[in-house]
Amino acid sequence: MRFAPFIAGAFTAASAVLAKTVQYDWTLSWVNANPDELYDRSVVGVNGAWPLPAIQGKVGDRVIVNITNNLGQPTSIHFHGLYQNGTNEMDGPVMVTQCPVPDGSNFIYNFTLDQVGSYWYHSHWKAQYVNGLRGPLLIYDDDEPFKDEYDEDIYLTMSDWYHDEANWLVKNEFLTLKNPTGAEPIPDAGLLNDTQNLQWVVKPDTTYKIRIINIGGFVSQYIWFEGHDFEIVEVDGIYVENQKASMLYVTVAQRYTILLKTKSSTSENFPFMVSFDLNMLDNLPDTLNYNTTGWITYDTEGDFPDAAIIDEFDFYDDFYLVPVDKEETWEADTTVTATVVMDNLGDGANYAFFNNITYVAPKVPTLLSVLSAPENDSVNAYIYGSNTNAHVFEYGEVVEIVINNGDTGTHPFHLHGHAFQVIERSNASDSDDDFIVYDASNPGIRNEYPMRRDTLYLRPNGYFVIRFKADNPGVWFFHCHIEWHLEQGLAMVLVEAPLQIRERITIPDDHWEACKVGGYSYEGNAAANTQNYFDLTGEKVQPNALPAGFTARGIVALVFSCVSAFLGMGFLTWYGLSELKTTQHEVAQIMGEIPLDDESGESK
Ligand SMILES: *[C@@H]1O[C@H](CO)[C@@H](O)[C@H](O)[C@H]1NC(C)=O
Ligand SMILES: *[C@@H]1O[C@H](CO)[C@@H](O)[C@H](O)[C@H]1NC(C)=O
Ligand SMILES: *[C@@H]1O[C@H](CO)[C@@H](O)[C@H](O)[C@H]1NC(C)=O
Ligand SMILES: *[C@@H]1O[C@H](CO)[C@@H](O)[C@H](O)[C@H]1NC(C)=O
Ligand SMILES: *[C@@H]1O[C@H](CO)[C@@H](O)[C@H](O)[C@H]1NC(C)=O
Ligand SMILES: *[C@@H]1O[C@H](CO)[C@@H](O)[C@H](O)[C@H]1NC(C)=O
Ligand SMILES: *[C@@H]1O[C@H](CO)[C@@H](O)[C@H](O)[C@H]1NC(C)=O
Ligand SMILES: *[C@@H]1O[C@H](CO)[C@@H](O)[C@H](O)[C@H]1NC(C)=O
Ligand SMILES: [Cu+2]
Repeated sequence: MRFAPFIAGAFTAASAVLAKTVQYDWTLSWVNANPDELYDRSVVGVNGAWPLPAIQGKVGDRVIVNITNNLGQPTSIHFHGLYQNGTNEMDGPVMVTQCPVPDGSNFIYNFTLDQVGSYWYHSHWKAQYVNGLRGPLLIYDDDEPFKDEYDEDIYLTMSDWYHDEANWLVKNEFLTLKNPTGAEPIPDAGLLNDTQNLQWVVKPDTTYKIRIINIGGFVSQYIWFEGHDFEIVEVDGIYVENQKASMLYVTVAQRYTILLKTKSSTSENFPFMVSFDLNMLDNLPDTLNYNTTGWITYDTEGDFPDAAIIDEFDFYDDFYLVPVDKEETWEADTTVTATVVMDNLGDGANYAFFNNITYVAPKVPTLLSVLSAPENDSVNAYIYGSNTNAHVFEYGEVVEIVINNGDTGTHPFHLHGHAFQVIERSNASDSDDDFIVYDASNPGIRNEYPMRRDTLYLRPNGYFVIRFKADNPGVWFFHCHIEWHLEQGLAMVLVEAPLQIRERITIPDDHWEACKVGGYSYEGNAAANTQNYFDLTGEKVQPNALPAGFTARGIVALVFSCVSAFLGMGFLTWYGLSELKTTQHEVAQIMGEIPLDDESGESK
């Protein structure tokens, strides 16, 4: 029990006394569902049912999630927003803190709820959660500052929804030579509480605490309630000073808890709306209903009016929220700066990069490399691979992360293991060639008591600056929460306090077993080399760069012009058959057949 004081430190005396264990025994298997009433599809069910149950407990409770994987493919579960302080091995991301849970296996997640507020859980194996393996995780706190201000505590999930299986989409439609621009799959619908036309039956003159959770895989959504303003009281598990608002912009993975008071007397029902951020979609099919309506239902026999059309999305900017604890800005001890880039590699597919590196999972889960390495090697980022964007931090230092967006997209970034202070976030820049880069010597707008959260969007061609204190030893993933962008490699691995990880973290037998059964290495560096941790021979790396002379714009222009002007459908089919197997050599051959006019790659 050498780490007992570490765990005990996270409890208050009172909650430790009352703490109980809540156990969920979950068999995961495919079931049918048709939540948008448009298409019946296979989704990941729990104990034969979907939508999935909420994980719920009080501060201090222990949670056991005992899964049996009957999916016919690997899985894993991440408990989004939980710091997993002392239980890094329970965090869930595959090849970061664990091996995938093999088909047919049992696997136990076992951790305590040492935080307050609203969270969620989701698969962290490939794009699996987009197939429905996601749900709310709610923590109840007797001491919440706004305890006396509401009568009912409910949640409301929102999400985008796809008809096709997510990993099929990645392989066949998204991360392929056929899609050189990296256009993300367009969702088929939006859901509220995993359904459509949701009737939220309310009592008059009652204040509801609503935990709003975006459990989607891609698109941010605006949400507003006609005829009802509300107050924001919590974001991503951080209590904030009550803030009036009439509309929110919620990216995937973010949570907002609001207090909404119903009217004293009315028989009218009021629409509440979620609407996709259309700027994130590369095209807008006629078939897509990007607005989803529910109703604040005072009278179930009454009318359910259509939502009014609004001209402007005037939402509250979360940057200005003030945490109730008014924590001062931490001074940074070390800074990591990365630029987001989307670009093509030699296989023709479009990847996402921090600087020039697209994350490629190592052969050994990084946490297991930390534990197996000689102590002195474990503090060296080199051993965690040349393609993982690995950074090592010392216990207790304040880490600043600066992300500059060299891309025209909005990216909701999530840090595991922490809520971070939001020091700065720039506006968007309209111009791709003139993006706004952070300049430490010329600070932008800052707040005295910076807002904290675990998922923050980065505006198109803008930047943000965040800070966290490295007081939670563990290997923590930092990545874009758009599942498609994570599959494109928009991730880095933060190895926080490796020496303390080695003292505090032990890996349970079933976690080792998952590696063995699945045939994964569980010791060694990123290349699974156990002899010399500085020998990365055989590690997994990104595809080669495009052949010399071929710019990314070139391949884009070429593929489009070839397909449309030169070779038509036959060529498209050829691409379809050869995708993912196409080597750099073959790409060069394709390119070689069609001469280029100039650097921009416009063909004659
Ligand atoms: C983790 O726990 C330690 C010891 O109780 C505490 O000092 C630290 O602040 C915690 N970190 C986080 C991120 O909760
Ligand atoms: C986990 O679930 C399996 C299958 O239901 C069961 O056999 C096992 O005893 C459970 N483990 C625990 C610790 O409850
Ligand atoms: C969960 O972890 C606690 C603390 O390490 C341990 O005592 C308990 O046996 C574990 N429970 C299961 C089901 O693994
Ligand atoms: C969403 O679903 C949950 C679980 O069924 C329910 O408790 C909650 O009231 C629903 N929220 C709304 C706004 O209808
Ligand atoms: C969706 O809602 C927005 C905001 O009210 C509106 O501008 C847009 O026209 C709506 N679209 C459709 C197809 O109803
Ligand atoms: C990325 O850039 C660095 C520094 O210029 C270089 O050393 C490294 O080889 C590059 N990596 C790749 C994969 O291009
Ligand atoms: C590890 O590093 C420390 C400090 O640099 C050094 O004193 C020690 O000899 C090293 N241990 C090994 C096994 O190399
Ligand atoms: C963004 O632009 C608006 C409108 O010009 C301005 O009011 C706001 O202060 C800017 N925000 C930042 C962070 O620069
Ligand atoms: Cu992204």
